[in-house]
Amino acid sequence: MNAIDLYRWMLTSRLLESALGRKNPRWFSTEGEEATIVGSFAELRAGDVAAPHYRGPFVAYLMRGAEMKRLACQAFGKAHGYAKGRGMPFVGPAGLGFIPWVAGDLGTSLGMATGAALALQRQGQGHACVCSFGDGTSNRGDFHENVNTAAIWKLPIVYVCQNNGWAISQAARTYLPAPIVDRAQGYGIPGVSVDGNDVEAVRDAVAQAIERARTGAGPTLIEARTWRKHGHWANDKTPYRTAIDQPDNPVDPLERMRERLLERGLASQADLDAMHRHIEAEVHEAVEYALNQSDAGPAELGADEVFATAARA
Ligand SMILES: Cc1ncc(C[n+]2csc(CCOP(=O)(O)OP(=O)(O)O)c2C)c(N)n1
Repeated sequence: MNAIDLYRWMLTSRLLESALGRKNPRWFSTEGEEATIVGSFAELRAGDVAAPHYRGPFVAYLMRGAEMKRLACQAFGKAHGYAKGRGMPFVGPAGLGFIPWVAGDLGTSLGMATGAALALQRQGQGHACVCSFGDGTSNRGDFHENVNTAAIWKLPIVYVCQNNGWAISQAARTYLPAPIVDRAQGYGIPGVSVDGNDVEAVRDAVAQAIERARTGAGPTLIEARTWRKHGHWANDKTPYRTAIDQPDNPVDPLERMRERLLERGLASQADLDAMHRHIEAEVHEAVEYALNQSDAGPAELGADEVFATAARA
């Protein structure tokens, strides 16, 4: 994906996520982490499988053709959401090559993604799976079982740890004794550490790992070091965050990319302003549309799937 499109998707994510967070206090904002997410899913082709982390999948869905209005509906529990407003607010479309978030259990998506990679290997068409997950999730047993299995069977999968330094209110320094990327050595696979605030660096690292997967050489573990700009969810005021846990100089991935585009002459300030206005209008329309939709009612919530109609004497 070219530099302009990478920036466009990061900006889409930033504007959409901040708008959703303003309306839903329990929205899990992705702000700050856009470069890691967009870079992770930028090089997938049709037929590949994507299993994005729960924080930030909306932009990954959009990059593969999802409708913003339906995503906004899901975020607000509306009947027109991709999962009819059921389950998690970040559930996305079926049928676009995603591993759906069917439950809130962190780590289970690694098992589904690894299983999908096994299916892709058996189909033998050179397709690959990219699976992202958080640093907290990396401490689940699922991580170890699945990376080990993928390494043994040389499955076509790329594991990207979206390391934002936090698991809710717990700082990663309290639960990670060593860099996550170092674990790769224990499974005999390549481990790549990348600046997760540099979208081009993430895209390139993941592209190389995808190529490796396509050729049958097996999985790669990538650790993308990024930062969580806000709290765990929109109304989290982060009273637990101390000075020691603040990144010294957090790099805003959007500002960095905007400067690069201008420096390289790929866009003018006027072009970028126009892009901003265009996406802002699209986001506004999607959010207003969703807010005016009906909430998921008993039919959408599956009351008829759970309760049998009582037989009357
Ligand atoms: C198995 C499991 N344990 C605990 C939780 C509760 N929980 C929800 S989000 C979260 C933090 C996860 O941290 P990380 O994987 O680093 O992702 P981040 O929220 O930082 O993006 C936790 C512990 C859960 N959903 N599933």
